[in-house]
Amino acid sequence: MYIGKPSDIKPSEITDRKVYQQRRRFLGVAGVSAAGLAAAAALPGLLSASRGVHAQARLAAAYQSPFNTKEALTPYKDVTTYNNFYEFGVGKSDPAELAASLKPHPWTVTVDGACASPGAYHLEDFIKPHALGDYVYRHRCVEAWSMVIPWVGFPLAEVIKRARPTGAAKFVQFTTLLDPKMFPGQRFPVLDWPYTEGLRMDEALHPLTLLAVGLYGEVLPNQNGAPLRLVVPWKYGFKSIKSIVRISFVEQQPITTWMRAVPSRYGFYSNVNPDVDTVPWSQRYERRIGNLFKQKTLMFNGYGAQVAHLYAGMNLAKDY
Ligand SMILES: Nc1nc2c(c(=O)[nH]1)N[C@H]1C(S)=C(S)[C@@H](COP(=O)(O)O)O[C@H]1N2
Ligand SMILES: [Mo]
Repeated sequence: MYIGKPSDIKPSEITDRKVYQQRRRFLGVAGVSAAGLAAAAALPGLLSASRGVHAQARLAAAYQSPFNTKEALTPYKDVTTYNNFYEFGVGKSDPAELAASLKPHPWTVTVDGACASPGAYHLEDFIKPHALGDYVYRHRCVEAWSMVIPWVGFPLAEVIKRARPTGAAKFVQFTTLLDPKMFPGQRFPVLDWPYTEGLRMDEALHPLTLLAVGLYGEVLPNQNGAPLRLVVPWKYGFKSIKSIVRISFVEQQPITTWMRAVPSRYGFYSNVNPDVDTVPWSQRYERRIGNLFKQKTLMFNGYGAQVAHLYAGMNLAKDY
């Protein structure tokens, strides 16, 4: 991994895959101190990011995920200005406009619950920079739009193995920071704050499941969940919880924020499933941001070959 100055790439060259790949080649694979990540996160650039211009510190990865899709990337501008992050409001442009109040450094992540090695880590100590990779994943929101996003991150499984969960650990629960000063939306009872999510242990250990610290080869902009967010590409986007401060091993299936808010619509699993509508949305088709025509939604968001076995014998209309 390499961290340099904030990018000087011009807006005119920002989005296209060729430029991105050229830049990746230019950066190459190099080492960096772990502290660099936190230092980089503290650099300015949010204002530019809110305008859809590359401006975060560079964050190059050491390897490519074998699961990467070759589909066209969603432009950086859309990835960073069309967001769901209710801590900043319910509008799609609210996060990019308001997320400067989030201070992703310093940041502490607590790992606790049913595990032999719990701990509270400074972000710099939590992330092993040499273990960062590029993960180009489809991202499917329950609101029937989708994107293709090049994340920089590492498998959640690495954190789980380090924590040495006990036999009682059947699920992993994730919690977003609770801080109404940084998250103005938390002053309003829109959701039951802090936002929480959960995965079954085998889902959490799956190699597709990611902790992301960057996108497009740069540190995560605040509106995308800086400094650390989950990415679970075969599930609806809301499972991919942002700005995580706590990862807990638990015995019982956790009640997540969205299950509590609208239980009839949001289940624990929330696997992308074109056959099960999520009223008011049919899930059969999706609009890929930037495309004119809708496209068919694929079971498990197209990751069935990798994850279908996790749900063998389950009725996914009942366990939605
Ligand atoms: N803490 C938190 N995490 C969250 C959300 C949120 O409102 N708060 N929104 C979710 C939803 S609905 C989606 S689609 C994705 C959006 O991620 P993106 O803005 O990086 O595309 O974040 C998810 N994670
Ligand atoms: Mo979403």
